[in-house]
Amino acid sequence: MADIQQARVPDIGGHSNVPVIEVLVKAGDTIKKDQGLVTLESDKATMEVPAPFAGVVREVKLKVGDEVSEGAVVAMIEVAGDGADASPPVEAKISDEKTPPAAAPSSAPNKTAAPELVAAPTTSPAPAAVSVPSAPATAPPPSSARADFDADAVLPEQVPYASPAVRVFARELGVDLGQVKGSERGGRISKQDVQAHVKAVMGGAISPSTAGGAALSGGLNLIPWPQVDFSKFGAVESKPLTRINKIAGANLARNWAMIPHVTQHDHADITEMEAFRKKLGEEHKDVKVTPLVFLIKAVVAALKKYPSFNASLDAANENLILKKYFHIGIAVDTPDGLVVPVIRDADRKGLLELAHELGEISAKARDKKLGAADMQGGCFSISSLGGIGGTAFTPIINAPEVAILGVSKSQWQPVWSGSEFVPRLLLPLSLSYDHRVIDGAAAARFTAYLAQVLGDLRRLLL
Ligand code: CAO
Repeated sequence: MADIQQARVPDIGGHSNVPVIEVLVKAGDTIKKDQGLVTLESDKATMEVPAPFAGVVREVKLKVGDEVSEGAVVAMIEVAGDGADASPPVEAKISDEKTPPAAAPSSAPNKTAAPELVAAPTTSPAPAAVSVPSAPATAPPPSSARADFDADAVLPEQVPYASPAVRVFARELGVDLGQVKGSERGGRISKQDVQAHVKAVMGGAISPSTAGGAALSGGLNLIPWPQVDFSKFGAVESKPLTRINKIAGANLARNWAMIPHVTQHDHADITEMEAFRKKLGEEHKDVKVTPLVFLIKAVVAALKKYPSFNASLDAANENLILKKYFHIGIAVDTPDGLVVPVIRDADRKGLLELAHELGEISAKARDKKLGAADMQGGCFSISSLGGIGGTAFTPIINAPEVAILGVSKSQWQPVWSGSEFVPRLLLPLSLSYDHRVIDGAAAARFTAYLAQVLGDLRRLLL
């Protein structure tokens, strides 16, 4: 009789309702022990749930978007033999007997910011299995099984051993995982290994020509970063970067280096908009209506008119994925650094609803209460420095988006009406765009249209 057992979500560090972001197997798949079944992403990390035994997947119980906690059934697996991997032991099986059954998470630090800004580190929870009550007693629940990884058995030959999240991270950086040495058990490549590889290339320790990666072999043949003892020149103090600083910094550096940015500057005459905004503010004391909410609405209108701005390049850079939804990322300055929460379905929300939500996400960001889900799925970002000052700047595109709008402080300026100078309130707009996807003419049209909508909000009704 077939011995069908449940594979369950193991101890995931006390997290609950963790979203499934990837389903790695389907019914009928023959799987090896420890092969990833699904990937979960908490606000701290991305985790693969490995198969607790080898066999054939009879039914997958989860789908992307489900939220799970420890003990949730992932799949029904018909166990092959004793459930152990039939392949002979290979060098990759390096766990020693003292290794506790619940594989400790990798030493990767926890993640606190957006996946769009953060490539999540990985952990490898131990397999967990619970026998179906009717299953024969001969199938012991291998919940105490060691999390031995057999890279050669899990992955096809020649494929570097890394979790999907690490693969995505490496792909985004243009790193060939075949060139990266894995430091984890079984030679598994962690996100830190990829980062160390990139650092080594950038620092000159590995020559770009031998480093692999598409972007790297393309010739960022930089001289090493200057090593300076600043204290030789005067008093200094060392202040550690926050975790958000580091994560945002790494992502900004990658995006700046890998995306050919061009910034189109324009301005919108918001004299009438400002009068309306003030009126709204007087009528609705319970919510702060700033120019940003009008910008969100105007951006949505422009994205609808110019769909290539509401898009991302696919992983192979061969197709443009056009999005039919309108989720707008808002750069928020917090004491710990920059984060980009996302306002979902901005096209379906009115100005006041957007104002409420903007207030909520800004407060949440500053109170460090944003979860991963709050920062996922953005289509286009807005970075507003309008409350602070400035006349223009170059915002850095939040990959994999293809454009970002920077907004500076509006100012009263004399504008020639044809017969005289009249005072008008002008709002500076700075649109950075990915020149691989968007031409200069399209960017000029996009910003001009934005300015037109902001100048006459009735256009939002069209
Ligand atoms: N021109 C003139 N005044 C503006 C303005 C503009 N473009 N934008 C906002 N203001 C005004 C607001 O009306 C408000 O005035 P009152 O207090 O008199 O009503 C004041 O500036 C402060 O606004 P705010 O910053 O609190 O609100 P917001 O909706 O404009 O922005 C948020 C919210 C979260 C985006 C903002 O607080 C923030 O964090 N901005 C920084 C983003 C950032 O760091 N970007 C850089 C990324 S690259 O490093």
